[in-house]
Amino acid sequence: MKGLLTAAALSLAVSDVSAHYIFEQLTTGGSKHAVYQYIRKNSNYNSPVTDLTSNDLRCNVGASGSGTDTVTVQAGSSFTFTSDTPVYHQGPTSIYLSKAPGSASDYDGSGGWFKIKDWGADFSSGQATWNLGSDYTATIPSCIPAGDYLLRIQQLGIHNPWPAGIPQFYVECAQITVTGGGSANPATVSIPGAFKETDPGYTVNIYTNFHNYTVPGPSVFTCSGNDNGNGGNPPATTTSVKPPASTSTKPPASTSSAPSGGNGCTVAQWAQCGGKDYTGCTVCASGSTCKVTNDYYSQCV
Ligand SMILES: *[C@@H]1O[C@H](CO)[C@@H](O)[C@H](O)[C@H]1NC(C)=O
Ligand SMILES: [Cu+2]
Repeated sequence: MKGLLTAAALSLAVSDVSAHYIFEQLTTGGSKHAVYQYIRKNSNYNSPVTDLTSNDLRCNVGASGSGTDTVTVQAGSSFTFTSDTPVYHQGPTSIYLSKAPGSASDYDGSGGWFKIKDWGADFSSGQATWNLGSDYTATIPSCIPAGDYLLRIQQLGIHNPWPAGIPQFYVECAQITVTGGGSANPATVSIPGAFKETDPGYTVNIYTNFHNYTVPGPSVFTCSGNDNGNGGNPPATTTSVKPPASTSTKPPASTSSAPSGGNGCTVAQWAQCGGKDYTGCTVCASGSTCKVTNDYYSQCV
């Protein structure tokens, strides 16, 4: 079974390797720094990490501190991670921090991590949309202690639903020295360890009855978080479709978001268009064609 999954994952990785994305650039203090200047360079080109037990989940494969500079960042200031190619696999993006016991460049990420930002699914249109792009901007919490940290971005591609497919972690770490700050003590988790095969945000099939989503990992730490027994962290980032406004006499007009198996609907590129038990739309948007990945999953490519 393990071997089967690995083989499936491999064929997925190979089939669309050309246009994956790497978060290779950091902007701080209004300056966009050189590629890999402050971001640890990985050795696996643009491939994702898929092993939930691997230390590569921290900062990606082959990404060590040697040859990477550390940038000074004011607590409370914003920063941006920029990818070489716009993110296109559907799924959430999160930002984590881990305090280094010494210098960031010497730190392997084996200590505690806390999450400072989630971009989950937005259901406000009645259909899930994700924040997919090249730039992900967030703020260093103003209350965390000064010192060296690893600043980690994680985009989780959940476009090949578990268990036929395997979610993909696109991760990179920047090395930062936080100045200013305060004395907050955020609750932390370990990586690997923070993500499990049982997380609903990991196992969910985004193509079938997808109406709510919880981003994997711990809840987001904020300086203003009330203490709810969660180390000052608010609840996990969960979004869902708003219940329909109570209404009217007329049944809703059928919309393009309803699966309708081929009456005029189209499937966006990279989305599912077929597979065992799949009942949705099978017509790919123009410019893409439906390609079989395995018995359970075909994708518009
Ligand atoms: C959606 O909500 C249900 C009910 O709370 C929950 O069991 C499920 O895990 C959620 N799904 C996701 C993908 O977060
Ligand atoms: Cu891919």
